Amino acid sequence: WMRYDTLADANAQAWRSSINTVVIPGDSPTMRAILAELVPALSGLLGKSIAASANNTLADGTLVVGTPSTSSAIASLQLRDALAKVGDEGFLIRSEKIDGRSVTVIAASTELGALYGAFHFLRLVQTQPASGNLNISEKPRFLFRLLNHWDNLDGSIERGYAGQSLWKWNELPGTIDPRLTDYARASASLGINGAVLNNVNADAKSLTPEYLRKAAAIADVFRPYGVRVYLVPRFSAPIEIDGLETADPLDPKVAAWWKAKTDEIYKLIPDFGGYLVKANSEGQPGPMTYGRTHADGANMLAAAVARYGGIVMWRAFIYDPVPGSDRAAEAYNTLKPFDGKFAPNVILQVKNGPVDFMPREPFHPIFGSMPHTQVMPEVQITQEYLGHSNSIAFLATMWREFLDSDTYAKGPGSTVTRVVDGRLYGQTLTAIAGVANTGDDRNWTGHHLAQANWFAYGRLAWNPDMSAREIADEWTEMTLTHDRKSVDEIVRLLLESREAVVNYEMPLGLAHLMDNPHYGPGPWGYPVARPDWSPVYYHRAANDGIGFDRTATGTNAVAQYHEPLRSRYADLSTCPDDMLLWFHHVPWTYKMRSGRTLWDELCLRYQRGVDWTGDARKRWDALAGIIDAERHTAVARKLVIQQRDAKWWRDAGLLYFQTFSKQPFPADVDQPT
Ligand code: GCW
Repeated sequence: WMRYDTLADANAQAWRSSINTVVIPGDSPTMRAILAELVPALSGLLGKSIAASANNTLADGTLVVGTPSTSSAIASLQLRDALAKVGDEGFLIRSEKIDGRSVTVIAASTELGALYGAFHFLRLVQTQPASGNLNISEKPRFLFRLLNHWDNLDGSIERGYAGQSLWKWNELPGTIDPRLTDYARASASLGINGAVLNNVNADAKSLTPEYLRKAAAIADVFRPYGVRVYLVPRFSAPIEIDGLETADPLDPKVAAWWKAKTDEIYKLIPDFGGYLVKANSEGQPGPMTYGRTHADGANMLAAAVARYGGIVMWRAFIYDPVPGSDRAAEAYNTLKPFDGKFAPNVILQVKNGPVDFMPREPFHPIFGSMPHTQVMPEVQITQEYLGHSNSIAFLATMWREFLDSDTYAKGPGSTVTRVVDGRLYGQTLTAIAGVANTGDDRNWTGHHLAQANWFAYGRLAWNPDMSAREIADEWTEMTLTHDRKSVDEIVRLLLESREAVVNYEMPLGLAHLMDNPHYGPGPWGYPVARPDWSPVYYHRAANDGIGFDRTATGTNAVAQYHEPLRSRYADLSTCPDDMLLWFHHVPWTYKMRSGRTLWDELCLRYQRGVDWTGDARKRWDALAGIIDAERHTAVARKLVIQQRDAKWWRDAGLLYFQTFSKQPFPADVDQPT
């Protein structure tokens, strides 16, 4: 979306005549970054040379960018109140008259705000009609808008499908890959203001002096773009790095070690953001390893960073293989007793759903259930469970569904968005995290269209009210084509894509049916270290039906939701079809709302998913000539794989489930082979 190819339509002509030069005074790294972005971007987009005007003179058609301190023209506009309203990271874009000249102004209180304004302006040029009457004010809804990178120090990426890590640890700090700057530009263009550099399954080595110097080199590149660096500390690092006898968070020697380590980090990275922690989960050490609680662990680290204004994001992804327990209920049960017990700079980072990043899950019941705790969502941009980088699955629709979910925590309208943006409980530190899908592949995300998910995450982190359609439209226009008919077609494909994947992988509320690399189907189960990692634990298919009973006759996890949602989910007759087998174990012959039996409906959903992939191929092929051949062909090839995979999922799922349902395939469904 930062190609800046020349715009060709009539609208472009109007932009072309309204912008002639730029005035971007100031010599800081951020002001230089703004200049370095706008000059080539506008020259490219408008197809004419746009230069910085000599001596910062204003003329008709000048674009002025800065703050009241960097620009006397902006200072002269007396924008103090309007700027105060948009806060530290917001900006104003206005058509103004200064000294009789018609100019466009991008103004902010801070240079970072001005940078975000510059990127917003470029987006306007690419997606909106030209206007000599601009009056825009924008500010981000969340304070912390982070990407989480599950990048390992050996260059691999856990659940990464776009090549190796962008951070070349072995070359740093001596060699700085220019793509680090491009990553920061792309992230900043969306308003992303933080990056957690290392995997939540952390290696203690990341906190050694050697690796901290490497992280500092990355931070130096990111700084002008406002992308602050965060790290994942391994909880047992005091033992592993410096031979302490314990990592017990209540041991004063341990707390002192973390304070000293944090001092060392801030000396190298003065704007270090803080820590993200996965503790006592999937084999990671944590406070419970030493007989302490999650609050003890989080608060000890929080004290170390609080002195610098840093934060601790403590993950709620906690579950243990307790016989008879329900993984979906565990995090809530473990953490809810600690509501109100976390330090003021701790934020609980909660995945959108209660199990994992399934193609569809209900929202995590912690949202709206811990009113005295700061809570932030974690979504997954990388498609661990949605076809890796081989499938189109535009995730804005999934995140929209999640953010719009009504928790009913304080009556109707208590949406997840309102819980996490501070409106419901007055939470002050608001944040959102997305597990990145970037890697060192030339196209950044493995699949060209998966760039749209990076983009969508950033746009929603800035404004969680944006519709999936608006985002898809922006991305498509900026990235692929301005041809309206083609944009509409691509947007439709994007908007339909996630539901298609749900249909051919795990329809009707089924979850966790995948094989071990989390790619293809494996509903029959396979050897796993823990029973709660096996698909059979989740689908519970048997001769009497299929699905996980989470009502009072089962694990009663449904009781973690507020009324009236709890009853709606718990009652078979009101539970939405999409959540049916998540909450209920249902007989194969159960009559669905559609009038079909559950078995026939399941078959139909799988078929619909497969059909979509065939249809998508045809529709994409018809776009040949509209998008450059290289990208068009690359996506077309991926669609062939996606269609193959969809059939694989359908055939595997249905043939396996048929061994229990013992029902024939309905006539309107292709016979699986
Ligand atoms: O679902 C699991 C993934 C793990 C991941 C974990 C987590 C980083 O399969 O690869 O570990 O979630 O979110 O911690």
